[in-house]
Amino acid sequence: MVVSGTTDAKALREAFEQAFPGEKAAGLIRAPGRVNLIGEHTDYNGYPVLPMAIEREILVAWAPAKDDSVRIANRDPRFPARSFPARLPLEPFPQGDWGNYVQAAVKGLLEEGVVSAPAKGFQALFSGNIPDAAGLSSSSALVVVSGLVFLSANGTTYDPIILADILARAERYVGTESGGMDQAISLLGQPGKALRIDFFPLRARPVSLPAGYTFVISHSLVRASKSATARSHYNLRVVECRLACALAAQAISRTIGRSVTAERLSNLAPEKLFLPAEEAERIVHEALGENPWSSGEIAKKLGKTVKQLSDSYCRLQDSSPVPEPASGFKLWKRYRHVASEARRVEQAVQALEQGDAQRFGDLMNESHASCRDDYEVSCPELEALVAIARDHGALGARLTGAGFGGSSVNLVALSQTNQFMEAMKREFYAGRIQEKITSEVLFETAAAGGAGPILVEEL
Ligand code: NG1
Repeated sequence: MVVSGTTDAKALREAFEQAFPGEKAAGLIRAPGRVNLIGEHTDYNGYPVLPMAIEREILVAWAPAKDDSVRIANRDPRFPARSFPARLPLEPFPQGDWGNYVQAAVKGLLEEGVVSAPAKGFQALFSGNIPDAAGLSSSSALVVVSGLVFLSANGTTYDPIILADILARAERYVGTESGGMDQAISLLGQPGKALRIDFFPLRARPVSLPAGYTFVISHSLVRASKSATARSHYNLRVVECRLACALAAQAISRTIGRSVTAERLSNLAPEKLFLPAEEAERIVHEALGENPWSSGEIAKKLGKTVKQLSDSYCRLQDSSPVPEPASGFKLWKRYRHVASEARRVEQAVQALEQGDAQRFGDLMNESHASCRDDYEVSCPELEALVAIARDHGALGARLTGAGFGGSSVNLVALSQTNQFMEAMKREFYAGRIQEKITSEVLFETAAAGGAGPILVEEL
């Protein structure tokens, strides 16, 4: 791929030489962020998602090290230089440190034997324009680009589908029990297309986007930082889905008279059980009821002790516990969101294949309502954003990514984009930010291609 902004690339190479005196960059690698169009909080439940890669990316100039040392620097002064050896076991930086995302990729590739010891380290200078804590997966772009740099430093490449799976697992070292959407779209994205991504096993299929429309991304100005509260809210949703799955599987097994084992909610998809959808929903609704559950109630129902329940369902990959929330586990609402969102993804793919932008927009709006009411991942600022967007011509407007702040995505007719963005500036941003309203918070994007090395002409 030839990068259009060769000046950026040239400047990055020069900055690399200043950051690492005596070194010359061996190459440049990029990884894009993403916007999820529909299919929110479905990936870790085994149901599909429909994201596209965006024209915002992390760009890295790198060179192999002579030994196993990894030295990283960032053009953004918020992220200080770090170093660590490309050797197991790895000692993480304090929680929230950007170095942990680079380390996660190195650790994942070493642990899975993709790069074998003794490994070569690298020097790398990172730069990027994906707003962080915006629900646009800057963290996964960082993991993906770091993985590609580490592979290149060791003179190897890897099948992108397998790599996406490995890097999704790797990112869990950093502390969210995330699904695999973000790493997959960053690696596999295609220009001009959304991807329908299925999991277990990972598969991706390009889906054309409607001609004459574009996507505008607008930040709610509430930071959805994965190293803070958003992380614990996210992990709680993952645990609630596991608990809903265990109780639902028990109820379905009893009703149909055979034992159904389910690791995740998609194992209970009605078509897999040969049950009509309404029948499956009725059984699960009866089992989960409307009220929140305590750990004690769930444990009793499943015939376990509270400790057994917590050990089996309420721990993260690093075995830290997810505590019971004061208001209890909201199992039916979480189930209803996931099951209905999975149906909306199917319908959305169909609508896009039929070129029906209006139907697609309606589904985006329904998805938002379900994220707000059943999954409870919206916030007042996101609500204000989507309301203003719909009043000013967005066919669909919804929160994107994990929620709890971050951004919304808006489907807008190309002919109305300028007017739409002006209205968003006037009605949402003008009263909230004093400085200039920049493309950090409001921008239009087409679907971009996936991560990889950049061939730079005429440097
Ligand atoms: P964000 O927080 O927007 O990067 C997260 C997860 C995804 C997916 C979405 C919700 C990570 C790295 N990513 O995305 O896998 O579950 O939330 O649909 O945690």
